[in-house]
Amino acid sequence: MNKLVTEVLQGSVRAMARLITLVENEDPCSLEYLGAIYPHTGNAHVLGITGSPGTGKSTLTDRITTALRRRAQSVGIIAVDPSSPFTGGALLGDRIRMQRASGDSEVFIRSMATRGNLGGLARTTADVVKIMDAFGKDWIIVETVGVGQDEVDIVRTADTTIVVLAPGLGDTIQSMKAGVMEIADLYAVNKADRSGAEALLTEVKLRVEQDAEIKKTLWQAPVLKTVALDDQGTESLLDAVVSHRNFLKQSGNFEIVRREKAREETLSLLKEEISRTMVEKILGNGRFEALIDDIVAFRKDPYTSVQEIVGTIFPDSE
Ligand SMILES: Nc1nc2c(ncn2[C@@H]2O[C@H](COP(=O)(O)OP(=O)(O)OP(=O)(O)O)[C@@H](O)[C@H]2O)c(=O)[nH]1
Ligand SMILES: [Mg+2]
Repeated sequence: MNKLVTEVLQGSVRAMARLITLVENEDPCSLEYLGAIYPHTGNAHVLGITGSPGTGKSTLTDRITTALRRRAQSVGIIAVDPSSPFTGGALLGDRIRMQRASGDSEVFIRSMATRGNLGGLARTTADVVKIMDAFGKDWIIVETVGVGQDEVDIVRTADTTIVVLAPGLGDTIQSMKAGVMEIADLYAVNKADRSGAEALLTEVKLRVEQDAEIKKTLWQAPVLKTVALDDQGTESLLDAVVSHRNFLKQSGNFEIVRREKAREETLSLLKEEISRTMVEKILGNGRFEALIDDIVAFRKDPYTSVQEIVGTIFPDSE
């Protein structure tokens, strides 16, 4: 087996950091390495933490990490900031807010920001999760800013997702879009020391109850109060996460969800690979520019042309 992969599996933090960098940079070797570590994954519990900017996700991540360490669990943290192209900035802020956790050698923190497209970022996040998992982290926390579709895609890699809300930040029922309700296994109403927290708590609880009634789900997302700043409510929140994990395992949902994820992931890899190799081949065969000349001159149209090209590559697909 490759030396770097072996070192990661043996628990070398430096090797893990290097492998993550290779994956982030889409190094040509990275797919082979990811393939080699794959059989060693599937042991960590992946916790997604998402919510509007400034709700206290990083502070909460820090508290949960400390609570996990008290329970003798090792932790990897991935802080994803889709809006920021500067990993350095994200890193600095997160390090400050995750001070306690970052001083612990059993805690590994990695920040990631948008490089290419967001689909890419979701993929990279999933790959980094696998690396930390193979390394042997018991828990992997993925913190991502925002509550839009892009973030939904990123936290989809998580087994359990906490949506963090806070009073005074415009977090209301209206802001809880369908996508968010879909991914939330738990809600943390953070900054419970602030006014408006009680009202927000009631509002979210009501919404969750209504939603659970309509969908007849087996798991109803608990809504818990926290004051991350003062480490209040952390243990209860973690207990609820553990309950959700047990629910997943006992109900058989764990296998269903993991299968769905494996399917989506493989399909997305397949699409990417087919697209890459086919386009390379087509562009390499010289006739493409002549075709473009025809399209520009209106002798051909792009729609029929694409169908024709695909038809020559896959003659049986009609
Ligand atoms: N009053 C109060 N402030 C808090 C609480 N939790 C966090 N904060 C403060 O809220 C601010 C934002 O906290 P962060 O943990 O950085 O929030 P975040 O959601 O990670 O922020 P982004 O990553 O920028 O979206 C900081 O100044 C925290 O100190 C809390 O429970 N109560
Ligand atoms: Mg943060």
